[in-house]
Amino acid sequence: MRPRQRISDRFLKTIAPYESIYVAMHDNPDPDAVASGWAIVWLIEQKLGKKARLVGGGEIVRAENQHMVRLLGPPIELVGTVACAENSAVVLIDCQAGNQNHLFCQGPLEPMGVIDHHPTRGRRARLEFRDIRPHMAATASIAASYLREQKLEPGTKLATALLFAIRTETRGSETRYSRLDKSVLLWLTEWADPSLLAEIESAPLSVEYYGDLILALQSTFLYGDVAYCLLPRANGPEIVGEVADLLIRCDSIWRVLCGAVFQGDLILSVRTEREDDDAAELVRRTLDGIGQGGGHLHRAGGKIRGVGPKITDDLQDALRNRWLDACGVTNRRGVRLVPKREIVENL
Ligand SMILES: [Mn+2]
Repeated sequence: MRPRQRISDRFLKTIAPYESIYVAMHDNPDPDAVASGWAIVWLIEQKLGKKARLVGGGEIVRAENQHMVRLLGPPIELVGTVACAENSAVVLIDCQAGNQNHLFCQGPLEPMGVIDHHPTRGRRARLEFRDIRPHMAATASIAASYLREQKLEPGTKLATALLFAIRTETRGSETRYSRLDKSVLLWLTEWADPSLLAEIESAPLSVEYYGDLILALQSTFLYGDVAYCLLPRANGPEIVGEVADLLIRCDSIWRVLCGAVFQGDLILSVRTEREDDDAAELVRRTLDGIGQGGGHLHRAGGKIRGVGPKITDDLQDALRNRWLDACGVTNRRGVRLVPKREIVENL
């Protein structure tokens, strides 16, 4: 009997005929996108003897993620656009063809493959290769399982990146690990360097970070167990996720939206701790008709394009009302997370 073809074999077979290969991460790539993409380009190099390019748009701002790039040196290229030759393959990693958050959402090439762990929304794109597993904690687990299937032992840095990626994807309230996530974690531990990992996780923080943090805490309002926080400034797009992760750990907050204007767009992050919730659905209800978003059950994000350098009062009110509506909150009287009296008295 012929052994069943493994998914990594099928992946390699599908992309083998292409002359050049682009592995595309989502914009402002997070550790999961970076590490998974790195594993996939390395797999291609090792097994097909071809050099694939790992590309993405935007930037990396979160201190830990910058430190990860600095210490581990993943072969990422952050670019504005890509000029692709004919007979090129585009494989999306940690995002999907229907999303608007990657370099190839408006051409020049249709992605032919997807490796991801987000649920698919809307129309299912036609793809030559599809490996989408929403029950997995991280795309990095899927990518690492390809390496394991192909009997490739990752180097220390790649293994550390993959491990870090899985850990970041299970931060905040997204804490579910599938069986494959767990077995991959164990396998990676053999190659990864725990001290490098610790170093990444305690990355140095800038003075601006503390400024952002205090402004975030001062801008947080509670409506029962629902929190709303609009940051007056943002040094980068990742701060909204960071603040949302911090706020959701508060024992009296069960749902949080954190937003900020960055380079003219309003970006937002949503977290929920409620078992029966769907954070991606909350984002979509909040942004219905005015923006786009998606994500997971407990963590999600979204964007309203072109709101200007500053958000208007009208949009601010609309956003808060939409969020509270999405959460079914009827009492619109919010209280500050930190009372104003305390802020003023201790200045
Ligand atoms: Mn991911």
